[in-house]
Amino acid sequence: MRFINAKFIKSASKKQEFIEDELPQIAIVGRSNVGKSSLINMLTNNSKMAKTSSTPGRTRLVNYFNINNQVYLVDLPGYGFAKASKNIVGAWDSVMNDYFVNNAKLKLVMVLLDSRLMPTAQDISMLDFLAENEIPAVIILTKTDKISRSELNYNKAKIANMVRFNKDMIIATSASKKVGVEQIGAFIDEYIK
Ligand SMILES: Nc1nc2c(ncn2[C@@H]2O[C@H](COP(=O)(O)OP(=O)(O)OP(=O)(O)O)[C@@H](O)[C@H]2O)c(=O)[nH]1
Ligand SMILES: [Mg+2]
Repeated sequence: MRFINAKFIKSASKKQEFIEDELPQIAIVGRSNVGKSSLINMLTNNSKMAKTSSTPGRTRLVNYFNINNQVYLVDLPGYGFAKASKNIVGAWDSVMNDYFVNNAKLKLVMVLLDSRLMPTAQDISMLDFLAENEIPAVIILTKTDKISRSELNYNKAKIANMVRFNKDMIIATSASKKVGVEQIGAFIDEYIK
């Protein structure tokens, strides 16, 4: 798909506010500063798109962006996983849990990882949680403009090995160089059909 017509719809703070309509949903997760807002802005080709959701107070909310009336991109800020537990705990985490579990409209989760760093325990918990709940996931490596091609290849292989992901399920992106839009669009097509 191409991201022609993008619109911020709403922020939700609890299950009752979640959007449940006919459109499929693609969620975006990752720790703070990894590049979630920048990814949304790159995909929608609008540097202001995700700003609405990054104003203080909204950062802990589930933010919905309607794309072409075809799919929602759903921005889920912060993990908040308990380190030693594979379950999501705490107040915010129960909202996350509500979002992920038994969400028939959720077709794919894009898990953002900084291409320069190895995954943290929280990243691994997130990936384990998705796998345990049989929710399809793809890894998006962000900020690849900050490393060389050889470093990227090295890190990608190492990350793939570490999280036991096929390299085909890891997409290298750069928001500042606009790298990865078409590949992500193709993935979304595959998972919402
Ligand atoms: N060079 C470079 N910088 C990037 C890229 N993506 C994001 N950044 C920068 O990284 C910082 C964080 O990006 P955001 O998109 O705000 O990250 P976020 O994940 O939305 O952060 P939170 O909303 O705080 O969770 C900003 O300064 C961005 O400009 C990229 O692909 N390349
Ligand atoms: Mg953000």
